[in-house]
Amino acid sequence: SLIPVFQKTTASLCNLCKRQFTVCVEGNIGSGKTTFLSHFKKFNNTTVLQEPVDLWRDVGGTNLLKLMYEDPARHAFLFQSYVQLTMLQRHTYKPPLPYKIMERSVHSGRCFIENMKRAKLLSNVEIMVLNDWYEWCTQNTNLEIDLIVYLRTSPTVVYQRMKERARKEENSVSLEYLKQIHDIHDEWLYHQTLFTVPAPVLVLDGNKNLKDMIIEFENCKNQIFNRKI
Ligand code: DCP
Repeated sequence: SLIPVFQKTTASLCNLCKRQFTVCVEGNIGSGKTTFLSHFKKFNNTTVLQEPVDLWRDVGGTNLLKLMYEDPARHAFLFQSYVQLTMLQRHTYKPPLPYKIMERSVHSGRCFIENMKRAKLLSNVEIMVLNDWYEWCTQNTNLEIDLIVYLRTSPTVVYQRMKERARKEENSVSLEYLKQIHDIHDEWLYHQTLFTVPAPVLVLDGNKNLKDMIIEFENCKNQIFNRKI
């Protein structure tokens, strides 16, 4: 199945809540989204949906992430189409707990598509097809986002973290590429001049070290759990 077994929980079912309070965590590659999500795994009222990177690495035995970085002009369309599908699966998954926290969203996929458009790695017609799918899905399905947490992090910091993490597929990713992805996220969520922003945005400083980030996460937790749908 395309949908993996999500976080198992022993918490009681939330029969009374009409729907979840949904948070999407956004930010550059290496900005700390996974660390943020890990922090929330310990609360039994929250479903944490990590990004399906492992699915992208093994689509019936094919590593689409690797292909995309090796030859973006040839494979970016295929990769981004699949990212869109796996994100929509996560948006429409309705876990029986009051809070749902997702890594990224179908919306941030557009940042990568925008970058490939600027770099002319996708053709106009490829962009049009991805965009038509996006528009159709956002207009005809209920994606229900209540809050975006933006881990705003400097490109040099994420570059360093990416190098330390050393994900095999990302060894060709340059500081320049991370700057471009940062600028597009900033245009979208910080300056709010690029695409529609689908929910209120909470900006966190993602440059801090782990100990200080935990304090930010705790503040954020209080804000999330005190909000009403
Ligand atoms: N990616 C992409 N296009 C997308 C989504 C992701 O090209 N629409 C790529 C960029 C990365 C990999 O997939 O090489 C995973 O990127 P993320 O930023 O989503 O996840 P990270 O694991 O890097 O996040 P973090 O380090 O913040 O936890």
